[in-house]
Amino acid sequence: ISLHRVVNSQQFTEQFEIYYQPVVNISSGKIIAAECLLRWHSPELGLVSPTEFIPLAESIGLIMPIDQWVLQSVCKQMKIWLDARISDLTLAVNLSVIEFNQPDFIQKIVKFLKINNLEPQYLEIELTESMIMQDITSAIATINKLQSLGVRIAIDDFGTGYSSLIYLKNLPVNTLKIDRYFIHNVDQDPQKSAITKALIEMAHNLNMQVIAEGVETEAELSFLRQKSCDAMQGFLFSHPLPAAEFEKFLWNKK
Ligand code: G
Ligand code: G
Ligand code: MN
Ligand code: NA
Repeated sequence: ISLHRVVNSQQFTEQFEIYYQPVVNISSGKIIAAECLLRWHSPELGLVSPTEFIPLAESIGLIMPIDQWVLQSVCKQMKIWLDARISDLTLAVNLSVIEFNQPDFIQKIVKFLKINNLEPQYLEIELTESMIMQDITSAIATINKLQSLGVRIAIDDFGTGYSSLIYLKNLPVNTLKIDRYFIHNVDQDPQKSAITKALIEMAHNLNMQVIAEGVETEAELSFLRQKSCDAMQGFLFSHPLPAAEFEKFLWNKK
């Protein structure tokens, strides 16, 4: 498969590209973060979605070099943006559970921060409930180490997995991201409204900031504002953008 060729020949930059989706604070309107989302421009297949090639990469043993390339590239990009005073946002990275569970995962994070001379608070790692629950003891240990380094932690796609609230209570997590399933038509659906409202309250009581994902309409946004949701991302504000377009987007919002 051609995915093998790209990874094994280390030609990531020729076919892989990281897109950045801005996350905006709902009350201030300020951009506070960006989620880094990988795209594969395959010469044979065209633009391939990560929902297709990530599971493939996981099954054929290629996910680790891909995720490591993403981590390194994101740290490098962040340092460039900081030095050029283009952005001082948090960059949130998605990882495979395979990479997250590697015994030397923390060492790699330390290495990428060091190589790029990047302070840890600019990096946020997005973990799903299933990634945490797969091996809860080692996940808690890893999360604690990340926190003591100063790297931020978000729980992604919240509400769609099986997480134990007993563990959530004790996890040092900065951010809870409500899955877009709950946000879609949240203003019209009484069940989604009830769940979203409860999740926002729970996260605040646990001292986490809440990001609503997949916000597409003004009505959804005004519901979230009314329920004191901290931040949002979604097509209403911006699609994920290539780095150069993301820079322009930041510039225009200034
Ligand atoms: O970007 P959407 O545009 O299609 O992303 C789909 C899914 O792919 C999301 O669940 C996201 O977490 C995952 N994903 C995006 N970028 C990466 C990445 O760099 N590494 C891993 N492991 N998953 C990613
Ligand atoms: O699983 P994770 O939350 O990491 O995946 C983020 C996914 O959500 C990406 O595929 C991204 O392109 C997609 N996304 C971002 N904003 C929106 C939106 O407003 N609507 C929809 N349908 N998808 C979105
Ligand atoms: Mn995510
Ligand atoms: Na999500």
